[in-house]
Amino acid sequence: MSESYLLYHYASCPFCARVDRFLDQFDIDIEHRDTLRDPQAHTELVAGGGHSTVPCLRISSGSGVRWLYESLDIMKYLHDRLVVREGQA
Ligand SMILES: N[C@@H](CCC(=O)N[C@@H](CS)C(=O)NCC(=O)O)C(=O)O
Repeated sequence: MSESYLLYHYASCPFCARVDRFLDQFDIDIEHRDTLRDPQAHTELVAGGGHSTVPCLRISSGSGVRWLYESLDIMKYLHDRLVVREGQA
């Protein structure tokens, strides 16, 4: 089942920069929402995920929406879904 992603972040966050380096490395294009510049993004994140911490990956699929916090968990998730699986195709 295909998934769509949104990455909640802000520019000065080093953990967000770590995720961005990973995305660049694997040429993965994910729409970003800046929670400092965009108050609506901040509201969405807290309402949906329960915390204001960034980075947070919003994962949307047919079975619903998940909010994944922790930069290392986000990178591992995307690596497993988008790098390993595509390599197996
Ligand atoms: N262990 C977390 C650390 C995340 C973190 O500390 N994020 C900071 C920004 S660098 C943050 O969102 N602080 C504001 C808050 O928690 O509301 C990760 O690796 O993602």
